[in-house]
Amino acid sequence: MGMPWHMPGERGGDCLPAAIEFPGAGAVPSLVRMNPVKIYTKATCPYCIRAKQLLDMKGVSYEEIRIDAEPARRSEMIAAANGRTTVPQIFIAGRHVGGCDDLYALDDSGRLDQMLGLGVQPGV
Ligand SMILES: N[C@@H](CCC(=O)N[C@@H](CS)C(=O)NCC(=O)O)C(=O)O
Repeated sequence: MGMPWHMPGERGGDCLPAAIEFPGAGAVPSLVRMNPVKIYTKATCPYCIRAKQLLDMKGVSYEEIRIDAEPARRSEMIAAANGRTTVPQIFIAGRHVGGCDDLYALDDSGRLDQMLGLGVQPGV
């Protein structure tokens, strides 16, 4: 009685840590909404999964380009990523961020949230 009802796996339910809070869609500023995050991936790439996990945790939506599913777009990725051939390659608001390690390093430095415009709203 009085217990909130949760779907299995729902945030706040038994399967995910309640400490992870996802910002609402309004937390992502217009710059990033207009120039969204783009990530080139392959389905089985653990670095890709890890990079997407970080973005998911921050509540950031992204365009995923699966170069294993669309091999023709690999050359587009390499050209945009200054010759880098590994996946993931990540872009924020048109700027090349690099791969998964680069994304996490950017997060550790606090600059990722800045680039995503997170935490810059009044009162946050
Ligand atoms: N340090 C890189 C490692 C990326 C990496 O090694 N990715 C593998 C796939 S998991 C890759 O692209 N290998 C070459 C290929 O698949 O063509 C990062 O953090 O993104």
